Amino acid sequence: MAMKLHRFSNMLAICTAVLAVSGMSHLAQAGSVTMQTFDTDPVLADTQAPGVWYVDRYPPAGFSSVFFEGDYRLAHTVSVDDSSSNRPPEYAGPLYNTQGRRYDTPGAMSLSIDYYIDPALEQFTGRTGGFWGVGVNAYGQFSSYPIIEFFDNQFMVYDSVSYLDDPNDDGFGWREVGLPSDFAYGEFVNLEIELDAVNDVFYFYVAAELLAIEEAGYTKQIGAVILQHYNEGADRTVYWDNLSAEVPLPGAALLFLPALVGGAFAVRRRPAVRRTDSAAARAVTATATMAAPEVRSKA
Ligand SMILES: [Ca+2]
Ligand SMILES: [Ca+2]
Repeated sequence: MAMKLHRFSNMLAICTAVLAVSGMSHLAQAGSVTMQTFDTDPVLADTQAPGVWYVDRYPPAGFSSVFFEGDYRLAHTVSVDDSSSNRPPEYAGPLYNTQGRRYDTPGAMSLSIDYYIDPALEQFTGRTGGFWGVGVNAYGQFSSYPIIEFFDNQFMVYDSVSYLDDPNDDGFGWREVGLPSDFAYGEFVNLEIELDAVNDVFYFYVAAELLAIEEAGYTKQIGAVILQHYNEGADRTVYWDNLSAEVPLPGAALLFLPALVGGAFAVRRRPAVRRTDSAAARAVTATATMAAPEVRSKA
């Protein structure tokens, strides 16, 4: 979080300078859509509503505030009682192994959370918890699922976008991105997903380290966050803390910030896919497909 704020304040300073040069008289403040420390139980709901955590796919057995590792955290539990063979038949499919809750973050351009990596996961092969965004395009339609998960002893990001008219298209699927340089099991690590709508890419950070860049599918905002936990047939709890969703700098600063962010990092998994907005509507309906990671698949 400190690193993130540090980086953000650097961007703010750069933008202030840019605006000063361009003769603009004021810089409005970026804001926060939500900031949750989970010191108390989150408000739960079965269906979508503002300001509540509502079920995504299948309700997890537990989703509440507990004291853990020196602070109150969000404990997110799945139970063997909700495993595939124990669910009602209509929910037996693998889609419902993903058991999470969603919270609306309209207008957000970045999501951040702290996630505890249990030491037992060093010896574990399989999916665990996941930090998901829900992308929304300029027409208010679903456009992408940017995801950071930890499984198979490393971080994975989900590339949910495939541009079928692009000869360089890489399809969609999980991308192995390894571990950040200062990683240790048994600690909370910060996960961040940042949308660069101008370059149509998501930046994926772990411990403030940029580990991947993936196509954004014409996403213009991250309309919701989902905390997922994967039920592989055993009782298990994962821990989250300090969720934040931030809105962009308003007005002219928007024109400069993405370019500055893009220029600030030399690391790229592949060249960004760039298209014009005029092509977006056709592509979203005709040539771009989005896929949710409903069953486990790796690139
Ligand atoms: Ca807390
Ligand atoms: Ca792709």
